[in-house]
This record gives sequence, structure tokens and C-alpha cells, in this order.
Amino acid sequence: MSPAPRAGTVALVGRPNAGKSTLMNRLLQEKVAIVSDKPQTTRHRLVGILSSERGQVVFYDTPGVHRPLHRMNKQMVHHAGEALAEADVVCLLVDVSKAAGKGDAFMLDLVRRAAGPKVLLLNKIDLVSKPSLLPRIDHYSKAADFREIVPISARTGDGLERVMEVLWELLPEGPPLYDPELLTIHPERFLAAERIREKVLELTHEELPYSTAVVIDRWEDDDERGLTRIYAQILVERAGQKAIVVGRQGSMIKSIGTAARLDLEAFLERRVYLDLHVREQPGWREDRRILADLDRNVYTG
Ligand SMILES: Nc1nc2c(ncn2[C@@H]2O[C@H](COP(=O)(O)OP(=O)(O)OP(=O)(O)O)[C@@H](O)[C@H]2O)c(=O)[nH]1
Ligand SMILES: [Mg+2]
Repeated sequence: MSPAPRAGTVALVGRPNAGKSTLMNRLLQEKVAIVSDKPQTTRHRLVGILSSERGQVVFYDTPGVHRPLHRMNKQMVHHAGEALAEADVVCLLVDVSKAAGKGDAFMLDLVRRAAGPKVLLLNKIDLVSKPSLLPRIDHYSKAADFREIVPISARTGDGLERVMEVLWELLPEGPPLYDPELLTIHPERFLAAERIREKVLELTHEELPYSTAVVIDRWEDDDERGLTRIYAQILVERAGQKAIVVGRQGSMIKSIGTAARLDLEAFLERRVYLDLHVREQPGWREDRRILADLDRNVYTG
């Protein structure tokens, strides 16, 4: 007899850049969350749904926990805290290629307070030697009550079978929470805006990745021509930032636009006309209304 199906929520939490979004995408075998080499990429609680004959795992990919300096960042950290408190199982991801610091101690403290079972995922083992993991494992096994400590590489897939095994064992028995056909609950518009933001993150540096947001203004499906027209704005905070995103004779915005359009065409499986406009919006990261608008798009189309 096959075991009773299981279903529940799993929060992926950790410091910025630990590899949470990479891990969720890898486990889902689909790109739901955008990924970048800059910290603070994920800004909301993202839902990724994995359904199989064993049941359903609903992943919460969360913003990396950091010391928030803007209203937006406070919200980010709040989203992570909420996911942590609500999930059936908490997975703490740690980047083992970096030395543990104060931020890690703070993160451990948050995780320790979660009620449900906790699992520690030591990520990026492709970057370090195996023996160097041993003192880390020893440290964390004393620091919190982890049901399991699994060394993984979200990039290569190393250790992920074990992760799934552990999660299935820890999740409660029960029916699926969502339609098993669903991969995520986020509307296409939000996922498209994120993909555009991913290209901004990829192609810009310094403070720009932190101070940009993407807003979709208009979305027109032209079924006759098999084309979707997307009009989007890239918000920046200052005139100098706008100049960088636009680039010399528009070269940067053109590169962002081309990369984003190709990605959107593959994602939407149709031709895309993408119109990008850079808008200076001083202090948007503090602006309640703008933040609320950005937030709303995450869950409703
Ligand atoms: N070498 C290596 N790189 C990894 C691995 N997992 C993630 N990365 C890289 O680490 C960087 C951060 O990955 P993300 O998945 O965006 O990290 P995150 O934890 O979601 O980050 P935030 O959303 O900013 O909190 C990216 O450049 C990834 O390609 C891994 O196992 N090995
Ligand atoms: Mg992320």
C-alpha cells in the first residue's frame, strides 16, 4: 500500500543571497522566482507548488533577512517573518562559502522561535571543500533544534533528493492545498514585471539594483497577431540613476529591453512587444501608496 498523501507549506528563509530562490526553482524545475548575484533580490513571499504522487509541497520563497533601512525593506523582512511563522516546516538556508557573521546569529534566533520542525540546508557546497563543512555542521547542530542538516548545492542539484525525502517525512498527512496543476499563484503580470527587474539587476551595479522597481502600465494581448504588448516603467529614485538605466544614447535600456523581451517570449510562449520607460520617483521605497500598489500585483491580476 502506498503511504497516505502529505501536504503542507515549507518556508525557505535565510540571509540575502543564500540561494533560496535558486533552490525553489530547482525543486520545481521551473523558474518562478527571479535570481541574481546581488543581495535582496526577492521582495515578497513567493509561492511555488510542487505536486507529485506523494502529495503537495507549497514552498514559500522569502526575502533575505537583513537590517532594513527603508519602508520597503521593513516590509520585505516582515514577509519573511510571516512566512516563517505560518509554514508547517521551516528550511533555513546558509551560504557556506561565506563566514558566519552577526546577521546569521540574528537569523538563527528567528528560526529558533518558529514552532514547527526546522531543517538546515547548507548551500553552495560546490564552492567549498567537504572537510570545511564539519565545523559548520557542529556549530549549527548546537545552535538550534534542527531535525536534519543537509549539505546541498541549489546550483548543481547535489543533495536535493535528500531534502525532498526529509520534507515529505515532516509534512502532515492531508489533501493538496492547491489544484495540483498549479505551479504558482502569482499572476502573469507580476511574474513578467519580475523578469524585467531581473534584467535590470543583471545589467546594473552598486545602488541601482536596490532602488529600482518595475511597474506594468498596460498589457494588451493581440490574439490576431499572436503578440502581447507590454508597457512597463522602471522606477528609479534619482536623475543620476535614470541616466545610468537609460545609458549612453539609450544603450542600457535597449540591452535591458532586448534581454527582457527574449525572456518574456520564452515565458509567455508568444511574441512580445516590450515598451520600457524609466521614471524618476524620488523616495518610492518609503512611499506607502507605491509600495501598496506593488504589493497588490503580487497576488491579483
Ligand atoms: N555556486 C553556487 N551559487 C549559488 C548556489 N545557489 C545559489 N547560487 C547563486 O547565489 C546567488 C543568489 O541566489 P538567489 O537564489 O537569488 O539567492 P536568494 O537567497 O534568493 O537571495 P535574496 O532573494 O536576495 O534573498 C545567485 O548568483 C545564484 O546563482 C549554489 O548552490 N552554488
Ligand atoms: Mg530570492
